[in-house]
Formats: sequence, C-alpha cells, structure tokens
Amino acid sequence: MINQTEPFRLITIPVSHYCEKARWALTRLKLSYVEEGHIPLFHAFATKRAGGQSTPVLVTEKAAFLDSTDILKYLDSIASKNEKIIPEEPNLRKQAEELEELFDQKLGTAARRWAYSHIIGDNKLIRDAWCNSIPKWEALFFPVLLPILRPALIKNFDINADSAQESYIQIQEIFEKVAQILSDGRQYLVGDKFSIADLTFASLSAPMIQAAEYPKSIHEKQNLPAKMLLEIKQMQETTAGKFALRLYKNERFVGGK
Ligand SMILES: N[C@@H](CCC(=O)N[C@@H](CS)C(=O)NCC(=O)O)C(=O)O
Repeated sequence: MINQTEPFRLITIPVSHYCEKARWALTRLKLSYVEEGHIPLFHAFATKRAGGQSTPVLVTEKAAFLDSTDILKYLDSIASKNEKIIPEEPNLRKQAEELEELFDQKLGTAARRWAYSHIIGDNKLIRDAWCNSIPKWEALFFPVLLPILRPALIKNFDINADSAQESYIQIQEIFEKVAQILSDGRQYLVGDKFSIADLTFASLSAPMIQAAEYPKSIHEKQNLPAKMLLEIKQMQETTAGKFALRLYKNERFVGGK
C-alpha cells in the first residue's frame, strides 16, 4: 500500500520507448501520475535533481526510482494482488525477469539505434521526435541544441551507414525468439497472464511497429523515410510484430488512459 498524497512525477524524454514502458505500467496499475517531459539534455537537470541521469525517473514522496525496471518493480510492489504484472510463482517470475532484461539490453538499444539511424539527418523528424509534449520554452532551444546533440548521438550510439542494417538484424533476432516462444499457441510470453515481459516487449518495439494506440505518436507516418517505412511494414507483419500490435490494442489502456 502507498502513502502518497500527490500524483507521482514521471520525468521523461517523451519519445523514449523506455519512458513508454513506465507510462504503460502506471496506466495499467491505475496509479495517478504527472508526466514531466523534457527535450534531451534539459532532461538532465530534472533527473539529476532526483539523483539520476537517464529517463524515465519516477519520483514519489518517499523515493526516486531511476531505471525503468526498478520503476516497474516498485509499481508492482504497491499494486493489488490481481493487478500485479510480475508473476508471483518463482519460476514464472524468473522467466519474466529474464525476458525483460533481454528486451531492455538488446531490443531497446537496437530499436533506438535503428530509429535514429533513419531519422538523424532530417531536422524536421528529429524536431518532431524531441519537441512533442515538452514545455514550449524548451522547444525554443531546439535549433541551439541540435548541432550539439546530433554529433553526440552519432558518436554515442555509433550511428553510421551500416548501423541501421545491423540493428535491424538484431531486432529480427529478438522477434524470432519471441515468435518461437509463442509457437505453442500461448497468448502471453510467460504463463497465461499479461506480465512485465509482454509490456517490455511491446513498449520497446514501439518504434518498429508504430501501433495506433501509442500515446506519443511522434511522426506522421508518411513523412518517415521510405526504407524505414518498408522495414516497419515488414516488422508489423511478423508473428512478434503482430503480437506487439495486439498487446497495444488489447492491453495498453487496461486501467485507464
Ligand atoms: N536502463 C535505462 C535506460 C533508459 C535510457 O536509455 N533512456 C534514454 C532515453 S531512450 C535517456 O534518457 N538517455 C539520456 C541519458 O542517458 O542521459 C532504463 O531502462 O531506464
């Protein structure tokens, strides 16, 4: 149970799929929260004040949770028994946590690199990605920040001519693993209930599957580069892509908006 008088604060870079993971869990568990979105770089003033660095950060009246996995664990610990998204049975819990970790480490990073590789050269697409749901005054800094952030991003995420393709292959490998798990006809990745494994898979797949239900729909799809659109279509048509789309359709707003 929680002793929280005010809504939680969720500090985000709104377009981030790791932030989407935290938003989904908050909605699912019917917890009241206020999202504080920031443009990259400015996010650091907010996350630092809470003791962290990257987004998402969840700030409660007692503590701050600095990583999406810790946020989900905390939220699950205060959720009522029938709403929990971390299985209680130890073997199922282990499976769900292992999948969550795999998606965090491999899928989330490959998805980000893939998406940025496609849009990094296009000022308008980057603006759409970063300036959605942030304070207006921060958006005014976009022209100043772009020449600093673009080269930093290219260097940090190792974005080059080959990286979109490499990341696409890494994503396909994870999608194949998910398809294999689902091949016995099960409805969810672990056990017979929606869990953190499903939530993490779908939210970290968001850039590739472009679900209509995604709350931060960042781009008018037709404006995305042709090769990116083609790969989105290919991924939407895979077993794992269809599964992620189904999770968005049926599970994203269970609990509210
Ligand atoms: N392991 C972290 C990863 C989060 C992450 O990589 N967030 C990115 C946005 S996609 C970020 O905030 N980057 C800026 C920074 O690290 O300062 C989590 O799951 O919360």
